[in-house]
Amino acid sequence: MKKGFVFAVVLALFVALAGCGGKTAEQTSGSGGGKQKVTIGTDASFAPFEYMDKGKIVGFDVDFLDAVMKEAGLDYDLKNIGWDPLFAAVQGKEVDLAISGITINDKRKQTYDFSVPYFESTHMILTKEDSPIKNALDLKGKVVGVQNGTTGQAAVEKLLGAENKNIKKFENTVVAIMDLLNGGVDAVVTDNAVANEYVKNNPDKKLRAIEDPTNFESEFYGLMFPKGSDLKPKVDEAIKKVIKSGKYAEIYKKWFGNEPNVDNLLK
Ligand code: LYS
Repeated sequence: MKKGFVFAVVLALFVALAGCGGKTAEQTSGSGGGKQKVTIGTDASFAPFEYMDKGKIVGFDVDFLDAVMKEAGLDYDLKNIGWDPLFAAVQGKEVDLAISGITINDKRKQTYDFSVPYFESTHMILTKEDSPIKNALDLKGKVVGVQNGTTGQAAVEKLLGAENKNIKKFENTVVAIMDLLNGGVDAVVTDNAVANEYVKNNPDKKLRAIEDPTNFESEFYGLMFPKGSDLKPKVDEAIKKVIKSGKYAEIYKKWFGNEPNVDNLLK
């Protein structure tokens, strides 16, 4: 009887720990059949690219990564470590690479290496349905939320000035959107697929996603490596194969419901 009770308590603890997911989530691929294993970091708060679902990291990036790693013949651990810590972890080589909807840009290229591009993105404004904001220029004088250290922050700083006190920076995009819903900010600027996904999946929240191709530029996501990583050539080859073979289109359709335009990626 007593043994049974202890077992039940231990089991309950185990279930509670396993279910807590969040920042400590980690998942492992493959059979361990003698393949090289790499450690990969992400910030799983950026649906539909990477987010937590029932204690697992899922999303477009996760499926794409899995296809690329299989193609490259690599096993991997994927860890949810958060956005700001991700950059330090790659630089300090605590992880071998990162995938997290990370935009390739010149500033980051000074410190990191990037794979060939795998996704084209731009920014969008998320705001309440009844907001007077109609385009990026309307953000002037408004309180605008961004995820700290993102290209969305840079885009807003370009519009409003880098020192502008009306730019509110958040640790991740989920909390930025929460603040919008709570009336703490008038708008959130984030990546277009993320803004569209949120509006589509949360009709009750009455938000609108606004595009503005005049003020928001196109950018590309890449996998991010420590400078000089010898994984890059292998991973680049695998990415190109996944895109050309149609596997990319399959994953894209699963998450976005339509065919991708891969011409810009293969240029
Ligand atoms: N693509 C943007 C950037 O690289 C936003 C990524 C945010 C991911 N959690 O800055």
